[in-house]
Amino acid sequence: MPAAYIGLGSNQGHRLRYLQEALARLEQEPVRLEKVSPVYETKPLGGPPQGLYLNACAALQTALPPVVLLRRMQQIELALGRVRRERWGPRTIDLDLLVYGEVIMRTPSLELPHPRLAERDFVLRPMHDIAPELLIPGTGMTVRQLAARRPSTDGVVLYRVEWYPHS
Ligand code: A4P
Ligand code: MG
Repeated sequence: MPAAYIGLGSNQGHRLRYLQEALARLEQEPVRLEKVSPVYETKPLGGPPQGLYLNACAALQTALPPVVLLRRMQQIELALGRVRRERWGPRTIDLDLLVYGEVIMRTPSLELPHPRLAERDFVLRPMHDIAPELLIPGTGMTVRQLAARRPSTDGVVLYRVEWYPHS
């Protein structure tokens, strides 16, 4: 079964609870949760002025094809009260499909690997915790190598190590 990596983010309401609830709901899908990273508190990147995020990432195994997995993730976002107002705006929960096996695809509704993954410390840092040697398709680089290229990770602070059963 392909390994998929998911990024979780929240900067509204009870942020940690949204991350926990999103994973709990994901586990009700035909997916096996393998690893969960620590949670980091991160400075918002882009968008309007907004509060600090909590970010984490998770590794899972699933037979669901990528488009179907993304659709389930979007249903979970909606169920958790996400309102899409503006791009990069504040949100109760954001679920991004970061990597799906070795798949490389560029369609409007799904880009894999996630196009902004390599520039985002709030993604690379938690990914590095659970999958440092993962080769990111299309880049020829591992998470460790991509993370090492980043100048500093000032805006990313460890928030909680144990917050979900697999973490
Ligand atoms: N889409 C395409 N590829 C993917 C993918 N691999 N995973 C499409 C998820 N979605 C993907 O997403 C917009 C569209 O992207 C969807 O229709 C989907 O089909 P969205 O979740 O509706 O909107 P968004 O999240 O505001 O936009 P986008 O472009 O996904 O933004 P990002 O990249 O998710 O960034 N700062 C901090 N510190 N922490 C954060 O988590 N997140 C964002 C959002 C900005 N700044 C942040 C954080
Ligand atoms: Mg998104």
